[in-house]
Amino acid sequence: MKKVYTCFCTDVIHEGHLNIIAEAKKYGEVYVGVLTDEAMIRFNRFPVLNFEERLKLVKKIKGVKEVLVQDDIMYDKVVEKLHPDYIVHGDNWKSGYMKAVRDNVEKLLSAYGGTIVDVPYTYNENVKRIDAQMKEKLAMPEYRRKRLRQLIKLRPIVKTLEVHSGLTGLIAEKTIVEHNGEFDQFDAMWVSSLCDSTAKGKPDIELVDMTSRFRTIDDVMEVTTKPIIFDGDTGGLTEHFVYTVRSLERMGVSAVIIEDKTGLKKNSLFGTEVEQTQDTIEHFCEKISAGKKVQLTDDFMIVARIESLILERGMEDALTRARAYVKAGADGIMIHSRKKDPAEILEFCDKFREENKDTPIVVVPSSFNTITEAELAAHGVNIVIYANQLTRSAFPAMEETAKDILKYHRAKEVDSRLMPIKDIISLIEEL
Ligand code: SPV
Ligand code: MG
Repeated sequence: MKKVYTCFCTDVIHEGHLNIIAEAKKYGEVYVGVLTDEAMIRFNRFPVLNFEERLKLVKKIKGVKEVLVQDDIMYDKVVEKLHPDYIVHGDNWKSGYMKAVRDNVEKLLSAYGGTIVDVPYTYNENVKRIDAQMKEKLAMPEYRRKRLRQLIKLRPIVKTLEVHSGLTGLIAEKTIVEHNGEFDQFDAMWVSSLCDSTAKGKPDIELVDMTSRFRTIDDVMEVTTKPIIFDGDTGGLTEHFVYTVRSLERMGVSAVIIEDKTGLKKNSLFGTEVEQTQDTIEHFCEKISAGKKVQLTDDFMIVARIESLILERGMEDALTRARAYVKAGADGIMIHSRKKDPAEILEFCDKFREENKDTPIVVVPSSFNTITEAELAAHGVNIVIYANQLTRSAFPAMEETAKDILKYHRAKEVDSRLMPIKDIISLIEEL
């Protein structure tokens, strides 16, 4: 009997999958791989069912000889183990980022004369509806809110991109890259106070009020499913912060990060060039505890951001504060620096990890941008936030276009660097 292999990464078995199985059966005995959560979230949406539940689902399919675990999107290990005569897949993998996977399979099979079977992809109204339902489920507050905690467990480091609109949300949601046989996408989104304010032409001084910040979150949430980390600035008055926590939690935001500053907040990247006042440990701890007291789910996280290195108060002050904030209930620590050299950030992480193995560490490498995600993870960092790069890349591109239109008194000269009209009008899916 010939061996036929196919791999599923789905939460629902619909007619498309059954069609693949039916086609596979024509060639021999059918083996089905189930992709692990870790592998799936590198290029696909987050699974609604966990791995064990998905495994069970596939085991129920009639006519399957054996169900295997596939822990990488590339087929090397499974091919080595099973040596299938045929690998069957929907023909959607012939183009786009999935083509790299098909190329990988083609190379593996050609080594011993195995064959690929491309089955026409089933994408009818029913399958489309199921797809949309899954996506909608992931966007619901009860699913989205807990996802950050799930990702911290599943990912070596949670990669977070700044968003400040529906459009930037779509970029964070949909950008998937294949590079040297590895797939990647962003895990979460950061609603930055700097970029949210900048998009409104306002300074980053807590001037854009909470109602407006919530409006931004809502715009992002409408078109995305990924979890949101909200930049809560100082958190404001403790009496106000408790209401903010409740609102964010209800909306389905996963975490708020508040910084230990008081008075008129200025952006941290100004450092000591402007007057900035750090809060007292006691007062900031009260704010954290008050927030923790009012939250209603176990999912929501309050992350305490330490400004000691920004304000040049020293490593000891940063560590003392970290200990106190964790004791007050903080679910994570964000340590910030505006030095180009990541040394002080790494020193903090190493020292903090010596005494605390579990509390998630968050960093924002805007200044110390030479450090890689793998290096940060090796020093115990759990979440990396790319806090302003989208905004900083869009502004000069738009300004250049505006200048050139003025210069040439027409738009022809800028056209070659613009997104085609057809692409921009089809960027947003219609219902
Ligand atoms: C933000 O993105 O608004 C931040 C990070 O708070 S930073 O600008 O580096 O202070
Ligand atoms: Mg900010």
